[in-house]
Amino acid sequence: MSKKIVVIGAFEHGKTTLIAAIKSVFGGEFTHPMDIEKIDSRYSVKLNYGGEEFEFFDFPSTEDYEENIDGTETGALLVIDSCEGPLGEARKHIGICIENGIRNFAIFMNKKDLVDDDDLMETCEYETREVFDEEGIFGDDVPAVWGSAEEALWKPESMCGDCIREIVYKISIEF
Ligand SMILES: Nc1nc2c(ncn2[C@@H]2O[C@H](COP(=O)(O)OP(=O)(O)O)[C@@H](O)[C@H]2O)c(=O)[nH]1
Ligand SMILES: [Mg+2]
Repeated sequence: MSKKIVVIGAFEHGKTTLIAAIKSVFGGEFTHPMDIEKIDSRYSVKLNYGGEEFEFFDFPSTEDYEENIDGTETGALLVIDSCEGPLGEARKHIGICIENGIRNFAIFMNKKDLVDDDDLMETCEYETREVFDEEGIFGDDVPAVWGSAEEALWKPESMCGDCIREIVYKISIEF
């Protein structure tokens, strides 16, 4: 049975691009985010990693998260647009996960290519960890990776793909 990882986060923060980047980095095949495999309302990619099958999936709207998250998920990967930080929608998705018994979380600090300032990235990461604290999950323990899903999508074999390799590795050992 595959481990289900639900990709959560605010609209336009890069969830579907991240899923396409995972496919590009691990599947060796470029797929535009608009063409990423869509099953019902769910965007999805499966990959084998370390002898296990993982499915990463997201939904187009918060209502879809409310309707579809059911506690069979192994964990959740929160995508944050590092220019914007955690928005109410991200908090809402974390809440939906917690209500359904999900306790494993990871953070992908996306759009690093647009920030170019480590202090700003750190502030944004800190604010994101605080949201977890406020929702009852110890934020300091949540693994986080900085990167650009967009760059990884286009240049999967270069260093740009390392953020994707790193987040999937962390999920595989921590979830
Ligand atoms: N510059 C930049 N743009 C990105 C990155 N990731 C996603 N985007 C763009 O952000 C927009 C929203 O991405 P999308 O994956 O559709 O977000 P979703 O609504 O969370 O699924 C798209 O125009 C993407 O091309 C990134 O790492 N850097
Ligand atoms: Mg999307």
